[in-house]
Parts: sequence; C-alpha cells; structure tokens
Amino acid sequence: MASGTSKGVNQKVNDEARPRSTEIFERGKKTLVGGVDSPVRAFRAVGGTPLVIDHARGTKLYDVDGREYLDYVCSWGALILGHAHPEVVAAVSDQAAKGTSYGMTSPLEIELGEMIVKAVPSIEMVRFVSSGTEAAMSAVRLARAFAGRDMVIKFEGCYHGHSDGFLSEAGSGLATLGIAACPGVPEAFASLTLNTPFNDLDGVEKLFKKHPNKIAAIIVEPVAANMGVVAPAPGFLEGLREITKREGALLIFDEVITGFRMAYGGAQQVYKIVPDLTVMGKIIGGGLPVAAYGGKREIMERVAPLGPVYQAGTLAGNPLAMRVGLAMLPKLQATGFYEELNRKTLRLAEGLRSALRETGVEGVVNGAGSLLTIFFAGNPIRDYTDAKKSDTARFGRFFQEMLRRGVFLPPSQYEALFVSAAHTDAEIDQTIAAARSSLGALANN
Ligand code: KE4
Repeated sequence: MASGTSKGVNQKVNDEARPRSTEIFERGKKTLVGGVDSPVRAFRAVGGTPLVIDHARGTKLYDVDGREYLDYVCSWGALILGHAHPEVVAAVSDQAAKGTSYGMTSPLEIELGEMIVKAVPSIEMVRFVSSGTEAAMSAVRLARAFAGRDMVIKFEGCYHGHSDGFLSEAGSGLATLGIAACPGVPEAFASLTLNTPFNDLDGVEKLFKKHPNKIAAIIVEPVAANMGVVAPAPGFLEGLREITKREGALLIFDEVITGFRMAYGGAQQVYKIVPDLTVMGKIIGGGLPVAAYGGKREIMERVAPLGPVYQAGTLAGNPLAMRVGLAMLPKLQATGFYEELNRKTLRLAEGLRSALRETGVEGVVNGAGSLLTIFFAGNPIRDYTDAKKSDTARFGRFFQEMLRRGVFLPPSQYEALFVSAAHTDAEIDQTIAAARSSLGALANN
C-alpha cells in the first residue's frame, strides 16, 4: 500500500514529483510494449508520465507515490459502482476459494445470462466471451453467416475493439494515436468494412445503393463514445433500423459502453430501437474480463455447437467473473439509480459549461446519460470530422492541469468521462472548481 499523504482534489496545483511512478514506468517499458497493456494508457496524446496505480477505492485511484486522484475513467466505464465495491470484493473473495475457472458450465453463467436476457428484451440468447473485441468480432461473424453477405458498415470514429475488420477510421486508441488504417490487416479484408460518418443516413443509403445485397450488417455504438461522446441525432438510429430491415441486413448495437449504463436495458431501451444483435462488456463484468453478444434466438442458434458459426474461449463465462456481474447488476435496479447517475452527470456537464463561459475558453461539452466529453472547439461536435477539428493540444494541457489538481480524466480527447454511483455532489463540485481553475490557467497562456 502506498504511503504518503494524498492531496485530493483542489484548485491548488500539486507538482510534487512522482519518482516511484517514473521509476516503475521506465522499468515497465523494458518488458511491456510502451510500458502498457493498452495504448491509450501511455498518455501519448496528453504527455507526461502515465499513472502507475497502487490501489483504488470508491471514486479514488492512488498511485505508487501515494497521490490520490478523483477518477473519471472508472476502468473505461466498467466500474459504474466505483472501485472495490464491498459486495464485489466479497463476491470475488468467496468465489476464488471455490475456484476461478471450471472449464465447464456453472450455474453462475446461466444466472447471469438469464439476468441479461431479462434486462434486454431484444436478447433472447447470449454467449459470454472475455472482451468487447471478441464479442463484437463474433457478432459480425455471425451476422455475415446469417445474412450470407461479406460487407459490414461501421461509422468513422466508432470503435468496436481491435479485430481486423474494425481497424479503419476507428476511434478510441487509434484516433488518439492518429492511426487511420492499421498495418497487418490485409486490404482484401479491410475492403469489406465500409466507413461512413456517424449521424449521416445519406451516407448509409449511398453504400447500400453502391453495394446491393452485399452488406451483411451495420454495427454502431448507439451513443458514440470513442470519438469523444456524440449522441445520435434525432431519427438516426430509427433510420438505421429502417434501412437494415429494408435491405435485409442486420443491425448490431455495440453497447459495450452504453449497456447497463444508459439504462438498465441499455441505449436500446432509451432510444426504443430493437437491434438484431447486441454486444456488451465492461459493466457486466464490473472490472473482470467479461463481455457478451446476444440477440434473436434464430440468429444465435447458428453459433457452435448448435450451428456452424464457430466461436470459443478458454475463460469464457468463468465463475469468478460471473460472480462480479451477478453482484453488480441487481444494484443497478435500485429505484432511481439511473436518474441519480444522470443528475450528477448533468451537474458536472453544466458546471463545465459555466466554467468555459466564465473563463472565456472556447469549448463544448457533449453529454449523454452518465457519459460526457469536453471538446475545445467553437462548433457543435456531431461526428468524427468535427471531433478531429477540436484543439486536441489544448485538451492535453487541460488534462495535465486537472491531473495536477487531483482529477484524472481519460487521457485522450477521443474518450468519454464516466460518472459512477460513487461520485458525490461534493466531488462533482470540486471537479468543477478544479476545471474553472485549470481553464483559467489555459486562458492565461
Ligand atoms: P475491449 O476489447 O477493450 O474489452 O472492448 C472493445 C470495445 C468495444 N466496443 C466499444 C464501444 C468499446 O468502447 C470498446 C473498448 N473501449 C475502450 C475505451 N473507449 C477500452 C479502453 C482501451 O482500449 O484500453
């Protein structure tokens, strides 16, 4: 456990050196590529030495130098109840003593599957996997098999994990690092993924006209959160549903971020759209490696061992991870859970907007549910092209100013801030004060 006093959130900056973080990270770079196991953690877009975390609890991260941070990354959205929630810790401890992976079915995965089916009416059957990448990749494979077609439409700036088919014009870490097309993906395969702007139905119509009877599916984040947060324009999701129905293609909702976050039934409950397949992750595993894909029975029954569409995984549905999902999801059904989460997020969004106005710094705050992103731009951000025009260098400086004040934002313009049930109004207000102070520092240089 790191020792040392923690400064917490304040308007005063804390420039104490972080010698242990630097030493450990330098050592890590010798063995782990870039010192990280996922590129966005390397702080490439925002500069400085990445955080090296010793432990976490509630809304706080504590680094190996004993510094405390108010966390708005929340394991990239998985920890909607905050870090080390007592009931999650108890579930993990209890299950570990019973075994972490049986290599065979356990009642636990059946129970969690039933919980998800009950929560999301469009899901009649589900398959657990270990990452959102696996879930999205498998859902697209299934859609191609079911439709008997090869092409897939995704949206510029959306991110569906790092499987080959999704690594063009993708958001999240690729956008952060400026990688538009990933080497190692054969052109023959990349050409089967068609990109078009988010929130633009004309672009979708044009692709179906250009490739009649060739497009198996559209995969979409119903609320884009990997170009920064961009909500669907009115009618956009409804349009995707109409077009896919008319064209005999499947509609896949990638709810890895929005699942159990926008509502207990996900974004599809909020926007009242019934997709053919849904991809989930993050919250259903509560910080352990769990993801899932599911949908209509007639589609899912094509998956092995019932059908020929192969997908497998050594640790899929493992009991340890299932126990966390079983501990988490019931707590999200508490009366007013989402209203409270969204109220706090709106408080933060409004506070950031006031701070931008008061300091005269040009910026917009996009929010949806308990997701938000601050863009340093003078125009609305409605798609990836808009997002890429924002001042990402200024975002990097804002990130560092907030970090110096004890607030940890996602280290990239193209990610979302996540508010958890553990965040208090006082912490939200401290964050707003830190933002006002940080923006003031930006405005003066
Ligand atoms: P994973 O393979 O990282 O579990 O999930 C991939 C994925 C799929 N779909 C959506 C909508 C996602 O946001 C993600 C992963 N999200 C990123 C952050 N935006 C994970 C963070 C990281 O890459 O380190």
